[in-house]
Amino acid sequence: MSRRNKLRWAAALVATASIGMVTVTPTQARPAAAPADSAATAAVAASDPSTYYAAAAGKTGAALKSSLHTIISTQSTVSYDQVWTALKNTDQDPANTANVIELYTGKSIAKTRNGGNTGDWNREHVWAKSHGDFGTSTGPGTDLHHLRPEDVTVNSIRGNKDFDNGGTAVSGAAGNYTDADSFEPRSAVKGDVARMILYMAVRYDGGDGFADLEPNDRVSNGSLPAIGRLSVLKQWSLQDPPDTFEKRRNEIIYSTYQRNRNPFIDHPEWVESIW
Ligand SMILES: [Ca+2]
Ligand SMILES: [Ca+2]
Repeated sequence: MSRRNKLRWAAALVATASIGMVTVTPTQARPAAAPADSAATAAVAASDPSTYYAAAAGKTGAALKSSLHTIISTQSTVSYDQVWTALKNTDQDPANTANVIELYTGKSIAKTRNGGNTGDWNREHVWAKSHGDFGTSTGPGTDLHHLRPEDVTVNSIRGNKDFDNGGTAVSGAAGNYTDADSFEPRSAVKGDVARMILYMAVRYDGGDGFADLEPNDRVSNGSLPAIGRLSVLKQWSLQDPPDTFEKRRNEIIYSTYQRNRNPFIDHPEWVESIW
């Protein structure tokens, strides 16, 4: 990226932050983020989760959920177009900086293969955007914490299905299963999926002009602002704790793009406390 484009990128990010859903106070504002291509290779800034979550200290259950909602709702936002660039950074293949890792297939694919054709990768909304009908305007539809690169065809197979165990094997995506009303991701990302869904439930509580997103224990939620099944997601979170890849992307979203964190990656035990 040229210096001119870097400056444009930084200016765009600042402009986006200023029109974000939540006003970022001066003490929380930081210098404009580094552009994605250099941030991807730079050391990730160390975070301080204990300070970040100070207001939630000692809380449990509904009080913890409410406190976390307040904490993570102070954020910057990115546009849907900027999501492409961000995902090339957050989901970069640790073994090949020219590639990203697709969520469900687990395959490494060239960053430049983003698009809408068969064999390309596109932007998977893990909290399906029809569940609450938030679309791709700036807000839940562009929230990087639940957006992942995915093969166009497999993304289409997942569609807007709820999550549950069972079904038949998904073609081209080893370890994933689906039936008429649900999708089961491969084991290595089961916890990631659970923590993304639960982040969305805490972050979106009916403010900002968007629906109150909540998990439930059903499938076939359709366009309701709900995703199931909660009991299965809780199991998946325990089965597949946060790994280096998941922690790195949480860190990059915090330091470079949104200034907010997924509490369940930092504190997986909070899943049980709240649900
Ligand atoms: Ca995982
Ligand atoms: Ca909610």
